[in-house]
Amino acid sequence: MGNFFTKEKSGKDAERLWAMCRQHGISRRDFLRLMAIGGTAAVLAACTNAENGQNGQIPQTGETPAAEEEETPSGEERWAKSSDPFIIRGGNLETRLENLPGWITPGELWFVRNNAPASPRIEAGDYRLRVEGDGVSNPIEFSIEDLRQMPRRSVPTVIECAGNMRNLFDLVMGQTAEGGEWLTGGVSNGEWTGVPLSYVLQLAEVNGSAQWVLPQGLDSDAPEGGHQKPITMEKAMDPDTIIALYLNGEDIPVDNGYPARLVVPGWVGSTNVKWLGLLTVSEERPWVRNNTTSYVLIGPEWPPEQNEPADGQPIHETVIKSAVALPWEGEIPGGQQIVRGYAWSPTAVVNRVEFSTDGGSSWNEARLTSPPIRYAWRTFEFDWDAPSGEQTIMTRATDEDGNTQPDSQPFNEKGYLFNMVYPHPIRVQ
Ligand SMILES: Nc1nc2c(c(=O)[nH]1)N[C@H]1C(S)=C(S)[C@@H](COP(=O)(O)O)O[C@H]1N2
Ligand SMILES: [Mo]
Repeated sequence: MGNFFTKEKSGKDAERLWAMCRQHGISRRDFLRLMAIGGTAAVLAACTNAENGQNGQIPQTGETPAAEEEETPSGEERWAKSSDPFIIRGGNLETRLENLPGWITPGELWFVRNNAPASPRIEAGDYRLRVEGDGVSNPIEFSIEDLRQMPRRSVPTVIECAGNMRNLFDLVMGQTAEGGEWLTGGVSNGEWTGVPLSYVLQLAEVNGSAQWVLPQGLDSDAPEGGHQKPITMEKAMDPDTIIALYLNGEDIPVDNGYPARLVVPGWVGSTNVKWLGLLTVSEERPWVRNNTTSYVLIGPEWPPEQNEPADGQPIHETVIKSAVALPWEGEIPGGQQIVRGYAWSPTAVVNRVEFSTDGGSSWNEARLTSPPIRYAWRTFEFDWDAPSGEQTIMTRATDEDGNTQPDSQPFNEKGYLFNMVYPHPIRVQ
């Protein structure tokens, strides 16, 4: 039996293997998939076959022969025991908040949510962004070099999937929602840098009656030939809405939209179109999959507007939330310790986080441990003398506008925007 994933070695060896794959142009996501499906052997095979590999050179991966890895049971289980930062959810990767280094989520730990089976690999040299539609008088196309020459702005922001925490509708409310599974890690926070969308729209001579911008991705295997979700002209012209070229000062990772993605701070993840290839500017509101059947709140509270083809109310903004940086139903040692977490709001900075370790009977203030920055999340911590047994931790964030997490919320069929106060279960030794 191979010892690739024994405790002392796993992190380092997996890291080395990943470094090798990266050199061979294999994405983090493909790497994780291969590990899950076929283990080290599959990863090595893929690297050797990679067309753009460098001299086919395989760095040392430790003394474990690749063939032995086939005996190891499921990949999922191996990753759970390893230091891997993600929970693999089909094609999506959920960030384990407890593994993040702090306020900034590094690119390689950023969550991944794709609507196509795989991330497209776009060569920067082939990249083009077109701007067209009846809302512009000068349809225009840009290369990546064009975009890189334009004025830049940096926006530290959370990007969160609208369905993040979807599983909690079931776990907390007992009502199962349709859609991909997420606990609390369908969210990340980093500094995105790029060209204000308004700058590019002005070059295309956007006219006064234009009302909507429909961005589309180059992931042609996604529904509608490329993921798309409309944004209002008002949000498009907001200086913080950018065509991002960099994440945390580096190239955007392939899985997160290299070489350019839209970043729409405060709006649900799906609006932040990756591998951005087309902006269609229009006077009429576009109706597409992602504002009619997906990304709409469906339930008695959200009747569709008359004369609109949506199944319910299309969603734009995210909602205020918080989460502790602990594995769901994880196990921790008892006694005095510091519990850390994250709190975020789309509209104003979070200026208060409370916590309860007795099921909501008593609440105390957590310490905020990062600066107040609009759109970014805020880290917090508190001391806990954890008694052994099955415990829960509840947290409640409030922002400067007075928005706060509700004690309850109505269910919606597709499980979007979960943000009520919830108990995070934890086993204390
Ligand atoms: N082109 C494209 N953009 C996309 C998607 C996609 O599938 N294709 N997924 C969207 C969804 S649903 C989310 S939550 C975010 C996730 O961004 P991330 O993968 O960088 O975390 O990207 C959005 N942008
Ligand atoms: Mo999403």
